[in-house]
Amino acid sequence: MNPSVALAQEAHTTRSGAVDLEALVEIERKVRWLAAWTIHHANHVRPSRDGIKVGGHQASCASLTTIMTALYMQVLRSQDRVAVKPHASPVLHAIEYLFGNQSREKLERFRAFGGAQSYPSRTKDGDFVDFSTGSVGLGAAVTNFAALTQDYLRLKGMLSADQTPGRMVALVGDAELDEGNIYEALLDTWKHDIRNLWWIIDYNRQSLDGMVNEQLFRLIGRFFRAVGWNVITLKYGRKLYDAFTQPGGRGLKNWINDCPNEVYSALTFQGGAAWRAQIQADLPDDAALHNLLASYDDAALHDLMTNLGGHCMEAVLDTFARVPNDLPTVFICYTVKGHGLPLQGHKDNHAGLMNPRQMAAFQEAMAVPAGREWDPYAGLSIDRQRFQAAIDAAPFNRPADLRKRAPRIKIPQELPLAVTSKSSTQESFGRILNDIAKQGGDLADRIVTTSPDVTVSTNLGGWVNQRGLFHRREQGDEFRARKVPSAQKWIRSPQGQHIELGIAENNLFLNLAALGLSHNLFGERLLPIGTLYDPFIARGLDALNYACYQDARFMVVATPSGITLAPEGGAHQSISTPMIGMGQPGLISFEPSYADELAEIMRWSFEFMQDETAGGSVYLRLSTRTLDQPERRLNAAMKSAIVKGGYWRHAPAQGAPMALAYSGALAPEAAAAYQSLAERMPGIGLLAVTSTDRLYNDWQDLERLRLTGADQDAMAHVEDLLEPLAAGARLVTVIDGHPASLAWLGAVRGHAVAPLGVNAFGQCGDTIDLYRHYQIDAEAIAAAAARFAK
Ligand SMILES: Cc1ncc(C[n+]2csc(CCOP(=O)(O)OP(=O)(O)O)c2C)c(N)n1
Ligand SMILES: [Mg+2]
Repeated sequence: MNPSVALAQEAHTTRSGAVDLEALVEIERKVRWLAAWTIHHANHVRPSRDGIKVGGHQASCASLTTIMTALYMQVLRSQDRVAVKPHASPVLHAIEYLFGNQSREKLERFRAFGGAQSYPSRTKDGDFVDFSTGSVGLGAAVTNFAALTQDYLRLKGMLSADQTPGRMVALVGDAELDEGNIYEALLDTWKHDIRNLWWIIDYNRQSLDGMVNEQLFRLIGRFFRAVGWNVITLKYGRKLYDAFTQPGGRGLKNWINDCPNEVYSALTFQGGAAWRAQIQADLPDDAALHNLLASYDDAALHDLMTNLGGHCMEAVLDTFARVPNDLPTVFICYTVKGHGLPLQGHKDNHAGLMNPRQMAAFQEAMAVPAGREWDPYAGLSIDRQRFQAAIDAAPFNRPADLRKRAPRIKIPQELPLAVTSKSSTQESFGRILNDIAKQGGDLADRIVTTSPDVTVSTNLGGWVNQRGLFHRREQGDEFRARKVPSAQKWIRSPQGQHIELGIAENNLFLNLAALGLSHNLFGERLLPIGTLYDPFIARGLDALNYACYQDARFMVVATPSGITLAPEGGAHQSISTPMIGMGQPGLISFEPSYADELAEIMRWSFEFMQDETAGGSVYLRLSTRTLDQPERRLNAAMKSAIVKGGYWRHAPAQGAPMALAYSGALAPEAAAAYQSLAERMPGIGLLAVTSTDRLYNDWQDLERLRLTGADQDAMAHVEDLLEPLAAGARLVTVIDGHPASLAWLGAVRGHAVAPLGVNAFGQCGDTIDLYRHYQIDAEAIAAAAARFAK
């Protein structure tokens, strides 16, 4: 960094004129106090009812207060969107409290039921949180995909090109850079040449357990440069720069530059006398330096030596003002974990809390009188009007712009579905999308697809041929230009509606998270659809969970699934995904067997994805197995049953002793077993389960309501379905997945169940051998039923 830090006043102006640096410094003190107090209050003032530790991260907060105050009070504009590192949540709450968007009640209930959340949460903290965070690495990387989403909207004219684009800003802990998903995101979004992205790294050189490896960060800086980012390092504050210009200053600068992280941190904890002793011992002959040190008393020396750039308001503002262009920019900001607190620098401070004695001393140092801890104006060294004026002048402080809304896209009563006699659900999915593309209109224009290098093999080829690949710049198809025959037209342009990703599944889910928040982040609704192989859901599972936690809205289509991809072998066979589908909040899963079921489920899903209050995302577990399609036209009741999770292919007689239930690709096996059994056991039923997730969860929602004494008359869909069976009837369930995913059906009305499915690693073979081996073929189903009948 340039030694002569330009005065921030010159670099910045606000709506009301020049920056009031003193007021910003005062706000930072208040934010640091409020964040520390909020955590202290939750742990030491609010009585504990169950003895369980409350916790919080005072040191992680103090590390970021200057940077966040500068951002929120000065640098951010209303169109900018921010992901705050999870452990700085109290800092965000404090800032929003000063803005008037967060209440004292919620702060008093920090980490308590209904109070401010431990980590920023879009759904639970309210409109001032742009991105939830918690699982480190994901909050940073999602901003890359938000930048990509913004580009997608701007280049299509959905967002006006006249409007200044928002900057997607991530406040990142330095240890987050250990997460592999960071590099996956940097590489993939480099390919897309994204813009308007800032990552601000809180380089306190500490993680949870200890110190961050300093050599590692040299590599990290190079990595960002390699992917074309601006890399701006903010190392020293104004006081240190001034000291470097004094006689002896050069020696001081060399010493601090050479100081290992661990030594620096330990001295930061120990204080002024320790700094002096260490520097003098290291450089015994530098008389000018010794004189320089002598001009500071211990307290002033400590203040000087911890004056890193990330704690100097002037330096921080200056740094943010020096971004040369709209390319992605990383700021490596040197900070002290626990800055200004008695915990500072200690390697064990991550979850450390000030004890009541330390807190009392801190309170006194902050000049906050007892009883006025929550008062924003208590203990100010400037007058309150000036303090408030600086808060009011913040360009970001415009509640009206907090969270966007977007109107719903109209979905037709029926999706196009060309009738074929044989098809797989995967193929039908491709055809339905292809036909939507052909029909055109709002639905087609608002769908955006994305896939981690499995576009063609998940059947998106037809859609992409029609709608093209998205890219910032027009790029032709070299193979087409040279007249090389190919089924795929890979034309890239800003109009394209398919975002091609590399193989990393984390990026798929982060991209879906960002695209699926477009209506809230940018006020423009998209209907994102992502495709991948079903087993690799597990590869990106934390990112999928993260996308759902944020209430992003998307459709994930996973195919092939189960052991039905047979010859491709055990490595690609998914087993537990039906249970992931059932267990993942915010995501409704379906596993249909036939094209007409799929078309209705997709139509319903497009509505569900847009339902702001009761909606969510959708996971379709599909198959590559070609099945004979039933000759039928679905009536309204059937359609409704399909999306509610199941319908009788053969309704049982009243009092029937037995029913078979199946999902997805095993429809023919279940039907064959049914035929063989029906002769011996007339009246048995055959149940198609299109969504075990919906059947189970709708039933359980009702059961929970019943626990409160409400809604005694209502019946869940699955209760209605199973109603005709005799009290002592038996069920045989079968799914190409973990059998527990259907075994619960017996609990609804107390029926015994024989659950068939797969609960061991698969292996190569054709479906005939494999279904026999894993006992999910027609014979096994019939045998399970016959055993019951004895
Ligand atoms: C994926 C994931 N793994 C582990 C954790 C537990 N954890 C929380 S914070 C943290 C260390 C964070 O260090 P850093 O990012 O440097 O933050 P700071 O020093 O600013 O507190 C860890 C390991 C987590 N939140 N998410
Ligand atoms: Mg750290």
